[in-house]
Amino acid sequence: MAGNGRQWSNLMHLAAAVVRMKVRAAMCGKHGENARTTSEQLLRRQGEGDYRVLANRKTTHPFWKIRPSVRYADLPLYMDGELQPQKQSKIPQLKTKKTGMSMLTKLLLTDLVSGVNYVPSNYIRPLSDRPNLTEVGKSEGSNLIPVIDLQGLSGPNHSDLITQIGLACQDHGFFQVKNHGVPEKMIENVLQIAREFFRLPESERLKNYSDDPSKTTRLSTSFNVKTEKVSNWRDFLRLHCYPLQNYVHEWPANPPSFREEVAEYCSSVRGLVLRLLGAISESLGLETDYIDNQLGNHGQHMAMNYYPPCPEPELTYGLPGHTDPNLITILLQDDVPGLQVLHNGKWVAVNPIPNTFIINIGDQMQVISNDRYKSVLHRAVVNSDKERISIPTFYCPSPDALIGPAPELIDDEDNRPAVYRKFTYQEFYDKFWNRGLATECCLDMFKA
Ligand SMILES: O=C(O)CCC(=O)C(=O)O
Repeated sequence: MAGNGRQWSNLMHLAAAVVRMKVRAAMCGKHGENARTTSEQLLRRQGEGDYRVLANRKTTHPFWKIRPSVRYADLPLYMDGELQPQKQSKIPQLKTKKTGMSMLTKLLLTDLVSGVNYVPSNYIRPLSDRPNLTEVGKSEGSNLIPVIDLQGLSGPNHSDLITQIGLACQDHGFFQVKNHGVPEKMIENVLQIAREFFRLPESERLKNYSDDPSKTTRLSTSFNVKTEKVSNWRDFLRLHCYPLQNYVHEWPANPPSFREEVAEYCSSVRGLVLRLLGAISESLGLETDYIDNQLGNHGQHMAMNYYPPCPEPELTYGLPGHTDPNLITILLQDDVPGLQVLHNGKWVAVNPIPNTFIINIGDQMQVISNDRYKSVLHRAVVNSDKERISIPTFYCPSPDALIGPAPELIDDEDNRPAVYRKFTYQEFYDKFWNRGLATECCLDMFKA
């Protein structure tokens, strides 16, 4: 046992020495700077995963923080000018050598950047992949993301509305709806409850934290903290919402009316989704219930996205360009702009219209429609003045549902062969999740 202990200790010393050499080589040799490189220089370097130790510039003390959710054991912790051995624990308590000050590392962006007036290096996008905010167009003229009044959907305007919806899905992959049947008060309440949730004390919010994507209720940050190289300026609460009774009990119990308000909202949005699915089926020339029937025991998930104000919005994204892997998304945004949609090769800002939902076609709808309808790239940008909240509802097939182009939309003789092979939604989602948010759509992997 004693021999093993000595071997272990030698091994640890060796490992620490290797890491120390790596850090020094990177700091002195590779960058031609000496080992007294300032924390600011460390923060500004990109793509060097070893330097994820962040300094809070508000204090003259070395008040160190670590990037959320990296494996702490993997991090060299550069503290008081010395590389410190680092122990792994779930939420590590760190002590600085000089001050003996103890603090928690921050798991959520909101707490990590509170009072910080720069973007930490691991949130900075490479130059070739930044939002170029001055080049973004407005939703107007030929770039207008259609606003469709659903008032007459079950009345005399039915066929006109079906045509409008079909054209929007074909030309934009996005449209906005008003007179959608979800009460205005319910919309106000759900936005307010999300705001209150993200303003709760850190310790209260963290009760819901998890980086395990298989959890049906979880608070997390960025997108996939286990795999991504650059983080996104977002915290989010993800909830499974259908069937409600299976999940409500695991939702946050604080704010006290959270479960009740959010459950009401989910049921009402589900009604809207079902009407839209019927309309979209008809617009493709299919039976009204065709799409709904393809979904098996479908899922309804919701995200409450919270984007804190960002001191340098040109350097990062709330969410980078992506398509949605699900069937259809019903997005509610508060009154702060941030959503942008790619249309004819140009990013177009879809600024909030009160009491209006934004609908977008997801990858599964593109498959079912055999490429007639488009799942379109969109992204969320952040701003320096205001926090922003958006609440997408994602409607998805059951994991074992077999998805493929509707047979009525395939015609081998008429130059309309099946564009995609059949696959299960589980297969698709695994590919989507494991590769992270990337602008290349996952759909190419499922071509026939
Ligand atoms: O915040 C937004 O406007 C977009 C959110 C989004 O695209 C998503 O959650 O997938």
